[in-house]
Amino acid sequence: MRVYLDNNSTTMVDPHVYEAMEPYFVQRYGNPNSLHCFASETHQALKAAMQKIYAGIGANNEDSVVITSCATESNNWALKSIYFQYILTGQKNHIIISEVEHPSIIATARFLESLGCKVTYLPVNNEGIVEAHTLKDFLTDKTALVSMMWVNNETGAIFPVEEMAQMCNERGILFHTDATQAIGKLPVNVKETKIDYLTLSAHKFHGPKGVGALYMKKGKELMPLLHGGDHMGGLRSGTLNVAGIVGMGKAIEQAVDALDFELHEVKALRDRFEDALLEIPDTFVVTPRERRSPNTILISFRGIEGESMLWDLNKDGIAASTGSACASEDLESNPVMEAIGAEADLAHTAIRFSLSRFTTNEEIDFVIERVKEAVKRLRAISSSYAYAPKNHKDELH
Ligand code: 7TS
Repeated sequence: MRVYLDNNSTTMVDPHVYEAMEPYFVQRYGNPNSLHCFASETHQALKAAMQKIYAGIGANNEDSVVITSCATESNNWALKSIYFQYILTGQKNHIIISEVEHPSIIATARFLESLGCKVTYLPVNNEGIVEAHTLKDFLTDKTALVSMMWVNNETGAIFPVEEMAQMCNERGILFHTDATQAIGKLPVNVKETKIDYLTLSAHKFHGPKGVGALYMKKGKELMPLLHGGDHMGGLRSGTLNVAGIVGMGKAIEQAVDALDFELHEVKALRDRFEDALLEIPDTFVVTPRERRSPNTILISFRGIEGESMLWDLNKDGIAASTGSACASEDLESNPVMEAIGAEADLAHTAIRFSLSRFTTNEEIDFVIERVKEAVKRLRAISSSYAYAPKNHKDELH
């Protein structure tokens, strides 16, 4: 049996999504910007897909949803454009992010810092959550942008972004959220919020890889980073990835339809899995379930290097993660565990299991047994476990 529990890294393309995309490779391949019948058929498909994407996040027709290649591009775009528009021009000098953002935000912020921008990295509490009141003290008249992820990719922790967006709006500060891990896992409706910019990426909700989007509220359009054509209203040049956009449209429609299933069935399966894992002694989860996305567990098994566990499980065809896949070849501790303040050895023991609506009961039963066996075997040969203090939960908090 092969079991895929790394859905926060990427997801399987839903077969219905694949079916919707298929005609746009060999049969209908016209450039939607051209002026012939090959173009009009792709142009129509594009329009229909865009409507689904707008509907999927509750955007108004006057807002802009601009297609990008991935969440990394959308995140880079939001921060760099704000730098060009407000900081380089001398109007403002400050950006706020959290210390547990995805590297596409953290590394971009560090780059802007090297150009003279002031950056505040907001801390998380001991549950891995940035609390809204923490933000208030750091907002200044010179703050151009606050960028806060909606759901953390490692812990699944949900951040109070709607409340933060409201606080920023009251101070005339722009607000961006990286909603890459929120789409299909929580209700996301920008209409009811003061969110100015929102990042999404199709391959995190059973769409194809290589296509994402950046939502911009009406009147808050960013300057383009890619110049060279009038694609996407001149905001993002480059011939459009029609098949990818059709796929993203279908995928977001399916994800919204499946939201109830995700919030109840996937969550129930995740909770059953987590209960079974927590029966293993010296096992620890940071973020409480009710403050987490329904599919994610970040769990530490004291005395076991995350990588050893990963390799052991991989031998049985089980896919999980120890941190961002971008860094999976490094033997580094989990950055979010470090931010929470976990002792070094515990930060090295974190494993992330992320389920999807395609995960089955049988798969979870198989993984529970395999994890129990792996823990027994790896702890028997672990010198750090032999000498580890007990009750690490108390030490951590
Ligand atoms: N933002 C968040 C919150 C993410 O989780 C990821 C990918 C990205 C941005 C980047 O997405 P992409 O569309 O550019 O690929 N996160 C992970 C992860 O947790 N493990 O591998 C990739």
